[in-house]
Amino acid sequence: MELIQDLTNLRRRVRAWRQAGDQIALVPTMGNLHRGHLRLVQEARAYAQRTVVSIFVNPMQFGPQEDFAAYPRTLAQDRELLETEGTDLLFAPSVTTVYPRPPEEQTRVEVPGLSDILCGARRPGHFVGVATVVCKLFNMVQPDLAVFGEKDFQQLLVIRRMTEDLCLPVGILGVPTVREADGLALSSRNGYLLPEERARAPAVRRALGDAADGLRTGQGLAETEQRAVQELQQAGLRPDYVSVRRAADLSPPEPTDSDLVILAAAWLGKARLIDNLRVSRPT
Ligand code: PAJ
Repeated sequence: MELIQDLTNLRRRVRAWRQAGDQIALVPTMGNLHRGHLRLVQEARAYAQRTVVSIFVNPMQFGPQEDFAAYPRTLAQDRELLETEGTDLLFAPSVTTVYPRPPEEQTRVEVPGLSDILCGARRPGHFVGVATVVCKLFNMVQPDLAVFGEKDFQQLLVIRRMTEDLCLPVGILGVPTVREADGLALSSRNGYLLPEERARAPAVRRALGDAADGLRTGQGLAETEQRAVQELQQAGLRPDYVSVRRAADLSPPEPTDSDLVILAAAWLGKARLIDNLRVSRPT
């Protein structure tokens, strides 16, 4: 596996692959890789001859009080994992390669509406940072396909919308969430959990499962959300939100909508855990 950190060499490599007729898949990440990320790499490899993984802890998607400085950076270990997975190229640019201008002069990509609700309401500017960096990575790597996790369900929809609205010639593939045996969704931020917090963390998946059962048996939306919030509080978490939405666009469901998603975000110690569960409701 080749490690490239600058644009000139990246473009040279990608051009050679294109000339050889190879399709290219990109897996954007912020590193500290776990089995969830590696599943995305496996999917990418199944669809394209060449797989590029990017590792870039993107300052633009972190709020001023968030964990940009503390975010785990484990490049040597990530490199070994990607090597084992048969990745062709690891692209790990510096902040100045991705953002040559000061933040206030940087061109931005905004997906209004979808970016301002749920996690976007709690983390103002977060999805502008995500959409901007993913758009830039698409233009740098020029992949045919890009692979994202359904764990970050709102992020996946923001990226799909951006790709469609800007007519970017990139296919977007969503991959189901990879979990620990006890249900906790794998996340780089799980490393922030102390052992006794880790033991309580599966409450998120459990609350989502109970909420899904409620919806399937005809329980109302508001009651479902309230019960899930209480369940999280009883487990010692501090919920940001639990919300039932239409899976297609995250708008509030109409009584006739059956394809729903329950989304939750909750604090546990220093970690903000997010998760979601799709549910098909009888109409
Ligand atoms: P990061 O949190 O590193 O996640 C990179 C990709 O891995 C995302 O598409 C995310 O949804 C996926 N992922 C994370 N945990 C997963 C799990 N348990 N199962 C399946 N997929 C999982 O998301 C980001 O980075 C950034 O916002 C990024 C898109 C790279 C832009 O900076």
